[in-house]
Amino acid sequence: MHIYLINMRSLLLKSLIFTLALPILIACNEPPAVHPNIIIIFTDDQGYADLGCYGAEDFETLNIDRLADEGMRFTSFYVSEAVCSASRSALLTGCYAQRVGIRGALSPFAMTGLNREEETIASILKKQGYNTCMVGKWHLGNLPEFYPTNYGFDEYLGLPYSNDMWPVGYDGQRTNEGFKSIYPELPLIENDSIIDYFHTLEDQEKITGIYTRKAVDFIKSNPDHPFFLYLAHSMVHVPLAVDPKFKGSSDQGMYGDVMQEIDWSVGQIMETLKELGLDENTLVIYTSDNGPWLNFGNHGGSAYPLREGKGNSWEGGVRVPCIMYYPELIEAGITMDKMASSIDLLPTIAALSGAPLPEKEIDGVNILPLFNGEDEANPRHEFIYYYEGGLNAVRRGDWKLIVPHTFRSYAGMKPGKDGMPGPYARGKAGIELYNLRKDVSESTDVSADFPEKVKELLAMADSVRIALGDRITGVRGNDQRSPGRIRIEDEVIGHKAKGKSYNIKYKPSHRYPGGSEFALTDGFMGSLEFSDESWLGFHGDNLDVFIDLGAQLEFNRIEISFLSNQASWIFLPYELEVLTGKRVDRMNPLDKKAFSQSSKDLTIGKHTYEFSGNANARYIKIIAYNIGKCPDWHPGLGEPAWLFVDEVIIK
Ligand SMILES: [Ca+2]
Ligand SMILES: [Ca+2]
Repeated sequence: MHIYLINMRSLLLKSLIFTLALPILIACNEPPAVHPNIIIIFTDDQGYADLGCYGAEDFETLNIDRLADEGMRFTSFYVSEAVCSASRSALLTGCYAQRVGIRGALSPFAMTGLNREEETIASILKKQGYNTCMVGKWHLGNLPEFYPTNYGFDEYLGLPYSNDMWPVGYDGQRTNEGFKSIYPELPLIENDSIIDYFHTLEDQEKITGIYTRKAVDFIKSNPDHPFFLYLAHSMVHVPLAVDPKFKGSSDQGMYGDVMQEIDWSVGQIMETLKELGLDENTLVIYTSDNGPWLNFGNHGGSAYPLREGKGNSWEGGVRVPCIMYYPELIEAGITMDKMASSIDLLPTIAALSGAPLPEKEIDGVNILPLFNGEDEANPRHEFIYYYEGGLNAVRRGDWKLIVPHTFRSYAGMKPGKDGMPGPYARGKAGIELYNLRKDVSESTDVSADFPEKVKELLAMADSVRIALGDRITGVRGNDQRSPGRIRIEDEVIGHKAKGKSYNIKYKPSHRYPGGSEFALTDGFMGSLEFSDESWLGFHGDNLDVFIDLGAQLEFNRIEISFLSNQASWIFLPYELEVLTGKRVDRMNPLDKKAFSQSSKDLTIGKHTYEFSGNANARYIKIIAYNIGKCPDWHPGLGEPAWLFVDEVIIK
């Protein structure tokens, strides 16, 4: 009887897929809801080669390898960007991170998060009646307003961000100096409350166990109700920590031991599903958020045979291991070399569960046709590679075109060891073309041999920039959406410089150019969040601006605001000068002010310089002097300091 039921369900699912492959049919027919359980297991910084079934040799991942034997192993599966927060935003929303405005790895001081107006896999499944739970590393906003329970998750247990964002050095000792010293204690959050802290590496040894117990309990509490479990392991992100049971269990050392504990965790989950008879009707997806952090040497993984790793757009950064197990639809033991991405999970899961797609545009495609191995099926034949707002490459079919950019590289550098990092190199890429089918390691640039292909893909890159923007070439995208912010910019009503043009001597950084062509006088003020588009960020340079009011005007007030956020290396200027004039060549000093911010002050604040007094001028020149380099006490000692400025207000 049991077998008969399963077969009926399989038939139903297979006909559902057939229907979905024909969009005309689904336009008028709601797909039947079959409500399989969904589990996504997402590891951190695990490389392409770091599973037995992807070639790992010095440690064993027998449970995960079994998932691959009984399911589908993807060899061309991409995350959106090779860094934590961006990758996670993409997985959950079905969008390139660039579209939803999440960049890099949010700091514990970030005042942004995933926009709460974005739909997630959890929120669409919630509407289908699923029970939903997230366990593990979130990293899409550390303020309570951005906790997972605001995005469709009924329950949450985990860390708000990376396990290295804590006041403990790479040597495992608590530290009062350097970059780590400014981090707060690492909190464990349950639903909306902090319930504990991880103070030491010994504390972190419990992480994988805590996550696994919660995951198993959640599954057990839903024996006959459809559920979605998103288990985002904190491991194998440094600092590595492993339960004493697994210490020394692998030949590789610490990294292998941690992978074997994660493998144990997968085994626990699969065992629980089997005990409850849920293993047939559950889609289990195992993948990683980005490639390996290679400068950590034996504490980082391997992306072999791919080029580079975490933090850039070479294949080793964004191509990750991925296994999908779903006996009802996926035939056992298939190796899938067609392209797919973490952004495809949302539409695929939506199709499986009968959930409507988000109203906002998404980038993912439904990959169900790959599940039953249709030869013709190729739902994703293009992929776009962004990193921190810059377009780095595009792929169509087997061809990947790199566009000019600089990148964090590991090539030729001696990696660190036993938890200590080695240095990075800085790589520089031009226009380069690779055939990934013939050259998966991106070793031979063939752009000179295929000029037509280069031309075609350059045109693709241009249209991508128009839609999603590009910090490198300074293109603003038409279809980008904003991250969630605690406060949006204020509009400044009726000031006399509003809309007026100006010249700036030193350009702001391409990373923080301001929200419009004349951001300093556009009438909007930056909030406390530096990634607000309003702010102009100067990296080591002064603000030196010359404003033309268009006509000689009387005014009695000048204001200009600066951001202070030392944890993000943003300092007040040390001095400010104002000059005014009726003619360009006759500028007279009006005011001068020294700021004092030499000491450590981690409060995030907006400081407004104000001049009061009668003046009559057409031209105003303001110079705000950047402190230049981060001060002695600061972790960025010797590196350029940031100066963030917005809105010159004249009244
Ligand atoms: Ca990561
Ligand atoms: Ca402004």
